Amino acid sequence: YIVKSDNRTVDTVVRTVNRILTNSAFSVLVVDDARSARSGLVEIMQRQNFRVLEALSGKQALDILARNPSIELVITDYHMPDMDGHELTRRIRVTRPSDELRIIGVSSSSDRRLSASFLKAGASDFIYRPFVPEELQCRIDNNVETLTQLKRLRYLAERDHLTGLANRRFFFEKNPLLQPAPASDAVAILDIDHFKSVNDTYGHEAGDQVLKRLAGILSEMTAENRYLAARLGGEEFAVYMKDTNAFQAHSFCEQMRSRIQATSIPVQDKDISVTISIGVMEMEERETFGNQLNAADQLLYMAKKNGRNRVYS
Ligand code: GH3
Ligand code: MG
Ligand code: MG
Ligand code: MG
Repeated sequence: YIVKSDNRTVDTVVRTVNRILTNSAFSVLVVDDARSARSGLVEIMQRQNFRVLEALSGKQALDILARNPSIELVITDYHMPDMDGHELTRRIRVTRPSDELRIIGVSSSSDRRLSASFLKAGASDFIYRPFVPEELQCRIDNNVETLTQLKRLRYLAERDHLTGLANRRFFFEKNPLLQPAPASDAVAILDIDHFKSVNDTYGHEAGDQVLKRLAGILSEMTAENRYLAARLGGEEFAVYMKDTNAFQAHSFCEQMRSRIQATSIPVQDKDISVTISIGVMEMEERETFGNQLNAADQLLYMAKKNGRNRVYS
């Protein structure tokens, strides 16, 4: 009922509370060689409840950024002795795109071209000094909101919405385990056995429950960074295993297979269980990822043909 009120004071309070809740997860880096200018900015940031880090030079800013990948907003001065704000912005942009990190330039220079050149260098926004604190606050709010929306879109684009696992696109196009090149990696394709009969017997909803439970087990078992589990579609999943040789991959897949077989899944007023078949291939540097997956798929087909509920490698 607070939000529905058109009382401006209440609205402001609600907005402030929302900002505090959103911002407390945000890390900001303030870069300025002049102490008083820097502490003025830091004070505004702290009032907004950001976690604030400070740098006195471009070089120090780059060091801090390299050590703190969670920083999502940089506010930087233009005139600084070792490296100006443009150069700093350009260098940051080599590794941190604007959908991950926002940069706001600040300067008391009277050169009116500075704003455009900052934006061209890759800044997300710019503000001339002296400014009214509220203007900087609004620009920061806009940038934080843009970043939040981009994160949400990225999440939706990269996740399977039923299970929350990585989706097919992420597995093929964004899979971070694929660079550096596969040295001794392996990839597996998993498919639920006779899944159609789960749907036919208990209904589609129950089928969805089974998919979610299975995805939960996979994400638990692949929690380490060297693994990535994805739902490729339907009742088909894939697991990428970095630094895993053929023998290790086979035994890991065997663990997944037996764990799933042993899991009872509550469906309506019954407990049911499913089995999976797996095809697993050791990656070869010369082969494309797509070809490797096709090869794993062939092995999966053999596993199905020879009785299901088994791992083929
Ligand atoms: P096999 O052992 O040979 O893999 O048999 P299967 O029944 O698992 O394979 P088939 O490809 O014949 O059937 C897959 C079924 O998966 C058919 C489809 O209705 C079901 N399915 C695909 N996506 C979903 C989903 O998101 N939710 C539910 N509940 N079912 C799905
Ligand atoms: Mg300066
Ligand atoms: Mg199946
Ligand atoms: Mg299938």
